[in-house]
Amino acid sequence: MNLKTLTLLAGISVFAVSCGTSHTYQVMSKSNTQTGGTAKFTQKGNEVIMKLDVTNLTPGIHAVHIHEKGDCSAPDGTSTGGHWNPAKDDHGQWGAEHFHMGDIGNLNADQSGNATLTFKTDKWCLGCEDASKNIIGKGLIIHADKDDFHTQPTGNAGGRVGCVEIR
Ligand SMILES: [Cu+2]
Ligand SMILES: [Zn+2]
Repeated sequence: MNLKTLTLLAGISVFAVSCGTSHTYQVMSKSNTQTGGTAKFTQKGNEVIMKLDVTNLTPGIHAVHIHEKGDCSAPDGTSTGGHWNPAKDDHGQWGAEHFHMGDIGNLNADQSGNATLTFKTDKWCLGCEDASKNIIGKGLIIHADKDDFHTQPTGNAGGRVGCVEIR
């Protein structure tokens, strides 16, 4: 490899770093559970990629939403408020006719209580000017039960067992 190629490669890698912002947060346990893990958010071009690695859940299906406030201080997570819903739409399944901007869906925990989920959308941004897209300052909630995509305005997802302040 000659010097010119090396310089070019170095230039490309600097560019690759500068056009992607990444934040990783710890999942805080709520409602007397041991929920743990991480939530990683990356802005890549006009898309946000969310990677959840959650531990110590009860085996089975758990709803995941972005709620309106990035405040996990309450022991039961209710300090995050309701579902983030800038468009004032009805609760539902992501991509359906009606859904909240925070209606991510469900994740499935295995017999050991571990669950992963990768979610990608151009409807969110990390720190942009558009308040209808910006998820910085919001809260991510993992629920005790599954989202039925139907019950208003919560999906009947039960208590809040994990919480992330997206800062
Ligand atoms: Cu929720
Ligand atoms: Zn909702």
